[in-house]
Amino acid sequence: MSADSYNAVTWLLDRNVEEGRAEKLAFTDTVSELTYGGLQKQSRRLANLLRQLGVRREERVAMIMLDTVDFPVVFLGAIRAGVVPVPLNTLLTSDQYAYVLADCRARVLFVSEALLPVVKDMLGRMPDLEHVVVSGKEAHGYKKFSDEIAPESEVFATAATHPDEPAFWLYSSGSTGMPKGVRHLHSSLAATADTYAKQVLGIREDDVGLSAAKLFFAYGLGNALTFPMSVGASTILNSERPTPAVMFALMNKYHPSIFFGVPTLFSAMLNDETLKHERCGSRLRICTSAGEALPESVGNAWKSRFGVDILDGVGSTELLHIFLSNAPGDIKYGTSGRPVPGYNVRLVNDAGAEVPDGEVGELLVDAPSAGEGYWNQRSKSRRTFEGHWTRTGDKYIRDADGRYTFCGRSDDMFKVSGIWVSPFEVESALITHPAVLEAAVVPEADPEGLLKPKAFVVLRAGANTAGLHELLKEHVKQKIGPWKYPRWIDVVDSLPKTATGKIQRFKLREHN
Ligand code: 3SK
Repeated sequence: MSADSYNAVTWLLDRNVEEGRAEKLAFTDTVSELTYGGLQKQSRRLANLLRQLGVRREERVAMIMLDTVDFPVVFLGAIRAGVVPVPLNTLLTSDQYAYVLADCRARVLFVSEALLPVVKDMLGRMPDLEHVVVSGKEAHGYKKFSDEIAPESEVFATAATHPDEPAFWLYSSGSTGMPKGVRHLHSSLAATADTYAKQVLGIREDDVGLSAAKLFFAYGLGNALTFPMSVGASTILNSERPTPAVMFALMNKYHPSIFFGVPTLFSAMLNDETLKHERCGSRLRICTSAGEALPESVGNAWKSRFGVDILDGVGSTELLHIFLSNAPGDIKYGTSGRPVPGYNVRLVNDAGAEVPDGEVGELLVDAPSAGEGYWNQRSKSRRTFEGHWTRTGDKYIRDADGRYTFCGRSDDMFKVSGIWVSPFEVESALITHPAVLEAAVVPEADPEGLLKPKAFVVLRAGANTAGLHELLKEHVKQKIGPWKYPRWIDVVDSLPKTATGKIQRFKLREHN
């Protein structure tokens, strides 16, 4: 490699082997285990496999993969080869996958066997897709991951990439609901580990991590891959849905020292009557929360039941991980804390001027881990990535102590269980139902203070209203994904609109 080249895998993985951690456990998914040495070999085999399949540097490979030990093999193996892995949300619909696979022009798709039924029908329609590799027991007529990788060589000359070269993409949801590919650089993984993971979390080699957020999310990728690997720690991967019962079972089996959660899950773990005597293993020293603001009541209840703090923070797919966070010994529940060392933030008004303490402004972040833009979306890229500063679209207020409190979104997007929901997308799904003429969707807090979609619908004349609420919820789940359905539906005569016909969602929010 030349002096100015830098491949993230050399730092993240090979360094662990060079420093004597070849035999140390890197990942377990409860079925299989991978040491750092084993992962190095498997990632080299994967890099050779991609070469043998004809994939060249800078081309993309898509991943629709559950959190098993095969995920880091594909992700790191591709990066080693200078190929760009694109991990995708495992909860998308067939049409959404078709859109994203076409958008990123993936040459190869790595897919978990359990997710094959969702994608199988559209695979033949993807013009750039040449190979499908299935991770699991059966390949169903496609290439089988374990058979493909086994004969490949364990020797591979890691691609001499540049620190500013795209290493991987992550898709972020947009205000029209269409996801945008954020290009992340080789240098960005270390940038998140050296800041948040080391200086806020104080991550150590003897840590064992468990993340509720999956590896395809920026939050999960940092929690369960970048951060532990940056210090040679170990990670428990969970391929199942992160229910309270699953999480408690994993905690009591593997005794993680760090648990990376999200507010809805913390709340569910606290409130499940059948699990009220559960503990969190014997080693837990810290928890983190992100995705949406952690209600103060949940932070306090968790601390009093388990004796461990939750560090609430906020990050974004565009900035790769958390840039505002509470820190050990400096926690104020109900706030997102202070800027992470290495990140600068500003709050600005609509004219771009900085606002004083106590006034709401949009949060802009100067981040060492910012993506370099959205793929094929120049005007959206220019609006979000403004030189050193990245616009988050989040409204915040700073108090006199320098702590930041979330006040809402600049646009109408909001998060449900940490995943962006576009009101537009939910409305579009609702109006495809024959009973619905018009729809508007706004966030509404549930009894725990966590946001969920609420819909206002205008019905078509003569619409059959028998069982309609449940039918509409099911309809939305089927169309756009299980977490986006409206939890409450109000039938109204008309929707508030501007003179030009735009729905005034803020009026519906005020109305709530
Ligand atoms: O949603 C968040 O707060 C977040 C945190 C870390 C990384 C990515 C995201 C979206």
